[in-house]
Amino acid sequence: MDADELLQLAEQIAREAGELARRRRDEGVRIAATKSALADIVTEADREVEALIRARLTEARPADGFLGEESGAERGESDVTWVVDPIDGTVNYAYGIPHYAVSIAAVTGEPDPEQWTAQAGVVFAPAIAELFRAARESGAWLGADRLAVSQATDAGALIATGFGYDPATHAGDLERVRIVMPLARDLRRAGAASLDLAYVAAGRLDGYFERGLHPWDHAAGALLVTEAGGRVGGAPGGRPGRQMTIAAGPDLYAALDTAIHR
Ligand code: LIP
Repeated sequence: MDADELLQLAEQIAREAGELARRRRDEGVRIAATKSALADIVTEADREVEALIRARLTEARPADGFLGEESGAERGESDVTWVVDPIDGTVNYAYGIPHYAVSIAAVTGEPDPEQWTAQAGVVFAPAIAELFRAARESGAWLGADRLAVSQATDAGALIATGFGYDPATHAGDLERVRIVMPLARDLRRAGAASLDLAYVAAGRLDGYFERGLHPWDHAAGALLVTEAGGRVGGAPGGRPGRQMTIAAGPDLYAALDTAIHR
């Protein structure tokens, strides 16, 4: 298994999938259904784009496993599993906000975010033609630029966060914002976890935290952050997951981790 080979395949498929998503956006978005809550929508494009990604992966690497937001999980015979969010930032996509992305990661080992090893990751924002990519031990890149997380400054940190679809969780999420605010120069809520993580890797954000993410929301973005010299975690000492996801440069990570889990 060659991480660079997996990255090339992920990039090629993400570009094709992103173009399809962008085209469907121009043609008009149709809501196919709601999921965990009325606000948790899935569009016909989410499903169509995931089906395209899955078909291309099966053509190129039929023995690999798959875990996708819209079509679920299938174990493979090989040690590689693809973790896919076809349109991350679906609500932005539906509202016509050009801040959404195709997120594709290749992981090895048990297809479980508590155990897997990310080998390659791509986050592609087709509306602004930005493709963030990383392969294990080969750094994180945007075009020809090698990415590096930001260093903390006295002005405070520019921190992003997000809120789940279940209204019952909002009070707790807002309380966490109140607790973190003393560390911040300002807050951002842009609506796509994969791009929040990519922006931390690129130093466009100093830090990010969110409760309630699914594996496909963070699989590729987390590798971008660690390959850019940052830290990604969740519960104290743990990995990113439903309970919590935190990403930042080492110093800010420690401060966020302490504040959120005190
Ligand atoms: C979204 C995440 C975002 C979170 C939303 C939702 P989706 O993923 O990217 O960070 O705040 O609640 O989970 O549903 O657009 O794939």
